[in-house]
Amino acid sequence: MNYADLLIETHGKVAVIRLNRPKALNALNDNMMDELGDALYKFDADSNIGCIILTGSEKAFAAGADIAAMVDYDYGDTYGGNYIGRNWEHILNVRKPVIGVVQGFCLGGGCELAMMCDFLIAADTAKFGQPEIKVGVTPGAGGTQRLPRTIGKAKAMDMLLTARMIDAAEAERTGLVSRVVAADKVMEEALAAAATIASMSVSVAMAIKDSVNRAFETTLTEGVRYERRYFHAAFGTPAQKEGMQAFLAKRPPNFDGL
Ligand code: CO8
Repeated sequence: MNYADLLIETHGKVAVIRLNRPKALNALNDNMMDELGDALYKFDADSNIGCIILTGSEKAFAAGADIAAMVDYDYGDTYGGNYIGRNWEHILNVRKPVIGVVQGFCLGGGCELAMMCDFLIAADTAKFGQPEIKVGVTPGAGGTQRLPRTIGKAKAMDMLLTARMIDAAEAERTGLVSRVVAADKVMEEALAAAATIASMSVSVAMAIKDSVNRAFETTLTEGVRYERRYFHAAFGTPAQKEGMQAFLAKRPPNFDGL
């Protein structure tokens, strides 16, 4: 896969998609978002891949949507025609787990894109913020919705209204990221986490992801019912036979292809 604004690697069953516009701190433009959707869908459909990492550079995951590209837009450009946002949420359609790995700036649309990942691993250099208010706009890809659901109203309002950046430690404390790792070890740690996930049954991992995401869209009772159906259905799969038989035989399970 060759892209103008992304770098792609695979490590065994793990795909790494790296945002790559270094001169603009990975500012997210239309082409990059089109390419990201394309790469995500290809890996989601690739039976050799079990987990996807989305990351940026050492300096920036992404410093937001591309301000230079937007500065002269009018309402017709944003809502009509090419409709900004049309290609931003492909990541939400990906069924396999997506880990976001954040180093450096993760701002505005960059933070919104990061929050669309299933979980985030941050380097100790990471800085998160929603500074859209400083450039005279609101967030547009879920910043006012996912941030309060993730870190609570008080912290979210503080970040959204003052444009204050939080560091990796505060991001971990507030639940925005699952782990903080020294910058020189963060990819190693993320690749190990992704390889662990990819060694499990892909279909069980997809079901868990789907079920967790359901928690944000439904009542507790309905969510538990939804989960229960997946649990029952698991008994019709080879993954359940392999996993439970391997446990009882005191051998490691082999979920390859399951
Ligand atoms: N867009 C375009 N270019 C950018 C962006 C950006 N968001 N961020 C940085 N750059 C460029 C700079 O213009 C500069 O380019 P050049 O070298 O040609 O002058 C280069 O990257 C390096 O940046 P700085 O010189 O500014 O580097 P500093 O280390 O001094 O500062 C900062 C780094 C603090 C990250 C600073 O660049 C900054 O504040 N950037 C803007 C952050 C921002 O406001 N982000 C929000 C943008 S709006 C948005 O994201 C809305 C999302 C809505 C999505 C809706 C979809 C549906």
